[in-house]
Amino acid sequence: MIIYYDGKYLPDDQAKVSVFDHGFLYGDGVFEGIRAYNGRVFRLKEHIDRLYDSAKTIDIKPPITKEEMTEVICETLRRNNLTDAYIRPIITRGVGDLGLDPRKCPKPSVIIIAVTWGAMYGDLYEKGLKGVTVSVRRNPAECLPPNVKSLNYLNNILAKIEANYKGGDEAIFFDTNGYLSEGSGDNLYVVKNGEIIVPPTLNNLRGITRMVILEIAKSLGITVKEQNLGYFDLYTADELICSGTAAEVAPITWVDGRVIGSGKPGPIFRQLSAAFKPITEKEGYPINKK
Ligand code: PXG
Repeated sequence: MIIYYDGKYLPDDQAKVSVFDHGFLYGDGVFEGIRAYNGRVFRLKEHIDRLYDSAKTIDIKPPITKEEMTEVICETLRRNNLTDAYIRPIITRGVGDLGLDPRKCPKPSVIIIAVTWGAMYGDLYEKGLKGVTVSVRRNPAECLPPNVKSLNYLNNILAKIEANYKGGDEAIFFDTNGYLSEGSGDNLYVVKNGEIIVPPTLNNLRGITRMVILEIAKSLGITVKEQNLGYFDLYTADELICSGTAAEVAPITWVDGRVIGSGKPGPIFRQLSAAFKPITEKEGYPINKK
């Protein structure tokens, strides 16, 4: 496996991060998760824009331009002979001292990892996932905006730990106001009376898969509303759906012992999922430019 690290393409056993990198010491950095399908990188521009927006919010100045980032992502895929892949670009604060002051870190680092990664949830796309609401709340935007895809995922990991102990496939986060937020690594959709309702994006990551799914919903003539949702809306949904780059589009058919809708993946999920796949196959930034 070949890893891109600050201008070099290194075998994975030589791609080593300094113990003084603040990404390691403090989770001080940002990342993306991107998929390539069929020789094309899906929504690459949107992912790079979000990566740079995350970096800007935490005041990291990426050492390479967006155009250079586009090129090194494609080159990493080419060097690994990958046409279908999960890609993980990372920008860390870089090497500093043991103090947390980022001014001690003169140069951010860029790392790109690309691996083969098939469907994340296996047979659960047909069976439905078990969702578990967790007691840990999503980081409030006034503390650490959930819109920043930072290297500090402890909030999400705490949620995942709780969901694991409670026998769930995915955690369902609320925010500190009691509003529905997102999953530990995916966005959520409530379906009620044929309409899709999604939480506004102040309390969750502005998912790129979510953007695609909502475009699909609109093209199918399904009404989409953005509004705050509570426990009541979750338990009484006709369908619950989650989406993310890793998870793609998946149905949640059980939450905290309540069967959601029919207990089977519902018709809106099936329509969205069926429309999503062909889009991933034909859209995207070509890895090999002609
Ligand atoms: N919310 C959060 C908190 C995420 O981390 C999404 C939503 C979906 O966003 P996109 O843009 O991918 O549609 C994510 C992204 C994992 C894993 O192992 C998941 C993500 C990132 C890294 C790992 O489940 N999800």
